Amino acid sequence: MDSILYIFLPCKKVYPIGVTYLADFIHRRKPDVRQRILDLSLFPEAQRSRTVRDAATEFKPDLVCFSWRDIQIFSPHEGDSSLEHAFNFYFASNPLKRVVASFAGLQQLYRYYSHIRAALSYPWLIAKEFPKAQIMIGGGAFTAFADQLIQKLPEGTIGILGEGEDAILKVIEGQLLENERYILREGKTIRKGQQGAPALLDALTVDLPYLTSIFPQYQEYLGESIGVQSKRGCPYDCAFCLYPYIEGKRVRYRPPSMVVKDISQHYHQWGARRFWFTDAQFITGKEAYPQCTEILERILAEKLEIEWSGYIRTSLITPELAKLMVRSGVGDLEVAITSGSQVVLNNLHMGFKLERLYDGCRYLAEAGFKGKVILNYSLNSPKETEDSLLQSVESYKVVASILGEERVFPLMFFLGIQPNTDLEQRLLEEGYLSAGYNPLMLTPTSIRKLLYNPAPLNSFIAKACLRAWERKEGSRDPRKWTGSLSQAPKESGPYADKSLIRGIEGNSGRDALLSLEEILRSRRASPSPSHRAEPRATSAG
Ligand code: B12
Ligand code: SF4
Repeated sequence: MDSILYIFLPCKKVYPIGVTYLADFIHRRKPDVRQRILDLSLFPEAQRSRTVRDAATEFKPDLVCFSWRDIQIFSPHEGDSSLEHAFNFYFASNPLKRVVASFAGLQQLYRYYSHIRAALSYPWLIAKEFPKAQIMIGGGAFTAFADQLIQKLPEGTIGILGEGEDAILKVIEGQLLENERYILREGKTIRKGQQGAPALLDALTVDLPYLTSIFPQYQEYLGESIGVQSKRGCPYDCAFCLYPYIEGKRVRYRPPSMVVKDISQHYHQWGARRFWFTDAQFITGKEAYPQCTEILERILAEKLEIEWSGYIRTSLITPELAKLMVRSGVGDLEVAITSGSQVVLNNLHMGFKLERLYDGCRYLAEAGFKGKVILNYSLNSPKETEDSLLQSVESYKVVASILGEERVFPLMFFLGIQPNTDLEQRLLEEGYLSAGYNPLMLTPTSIRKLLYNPAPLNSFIAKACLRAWERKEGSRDPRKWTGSLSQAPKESGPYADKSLIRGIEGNSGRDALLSLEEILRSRRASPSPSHRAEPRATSAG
């Protein structure tokens, strides 16, 4: 095989880092292989099939690699209006609101199914009109839902879970996919492979001039946040998290010089100023300190005036790292505190102590951190009680007192149940989920289950959220105004920007927490036995 067309399936615009790494890897090993990257998100929906057809006709690929990043539509966080509609539908006391929400919900369900149907139609188009081309598919969404999606894809499609570099190389070399995490459907039979030793990342850097030549749409990302991966794998066990399943638990590091070379090339050649470390976790543990430190020191030494962000375990931030982070341009951060109760955190196997998280925030404040912090709360996690909910409200106040209230934005991020996680396993064992359920099949009942917010605490958590969102004219995604995410500069930047000001005014997560506190305290003032929630197992009402 000597030509590969990568097709990034449509999703909300985000730099398609995965396919850029794949193309770069293949180019280094097989410079004669012709490659092209096509990002379908950048085309209006009506033009996408034609674009795929035209690209395949013109490029004549031997191998078409589809990359499927996102599927999720009913996201479990308040930045997404679907959560608000779902809460109104299930919990609003005003029947009119329920009716309005049910229509909005139906529209969203329609969009959800159309999105999946459309994404599946492109591999089918290639299979029908270009039958000689081999089809492969991978990416985060594919990995998450591989068992369901492979049934819907053309027979013979090679699905890859997790990283794809070695697998693609083997396919173009005509080697067997032994020791790769593949999934393949032959009639009704599904074949799967297991990854042997995961690839080391010691030689991974991006050749930007080459990438520019095979990805003419790169210009659409000038001024956007560019993804950079500094390591793969996460050793933690957080019960709801899919990342270790996707990337593996063993942490593999890229040499800091290569990570910073990536940043520096994008900085100088594309003028990129905002970067996102796409690692499942940037500070994976104490063992990661030398790599993280060297990356930040090199950013400073090379005088790269950037703003960066990523998923960071605040509990692992030391005073030295905090200083380096601030000096090297750390921007807004999203901190998954999850709960203010150590019992709830321990039950989810989060592997950090709240006190250490507060310490990390303190070190950031002392180092002069001026960014914003989105504090993600997964209220009503297993083992939640009224007391633990109040502890979550307290934890917000602690973080706000350390970093300043004007910098801390709590966000309600309910646990979303994902396949192949410990949480899913527990809930199957408890009978909350039924064996063989289809995580892609959304119905009013399944959405209610998958946005994890079970009885008895569910109704007043929902009430607090709805009360807050109503006051703020609906929930909105505070990410819109963060500097480090994938938004054009006009939407980020300093406070002069209108959407930024609206975002700050719409600090509805704070209101939701404070409303919750009010509701809980007033219930305590007039206790009634039927109202008191005891510590409980996770079965839903
Ligand atoms: C970093 C990240 C983000 C950052 C992105 C920042 C940026 N500027 O890039 C932020 C915080 C913005 C983000 C947002 C969201 N994300 Co996100 N994100 C991730 C994360 C942690 C890493 C993705 C990444 O870039 N990895 C690094 C690159 C190199 O890897 P990659 O793209 O996956 O590609 C590799 C493999 O997938 C594979 N591969 C990819 N394509 C192909 C194709 C073929 C043929 C083959 C063989 C292999 C292959 O090989 C590549 C190289 O090894 C993943 C979880 C994870 N650990 O993977 C979730 C993940 C991709 N995100 C997810 C989601 C849902 C979202 C959101 C939609 C959440 C929401 N509701 O708001 C948003 C919106 C994203 C958007 N389109 O704008 C889901 C997708 C699964 C799903 N349920 O659909 C994931 C898997 C997390 C999860 N829930 O489990 N995200
Ligand atoms: S939540 Fe973060 S730390 Fe926990 S397993 Fe997932 S990536 Fe790792």
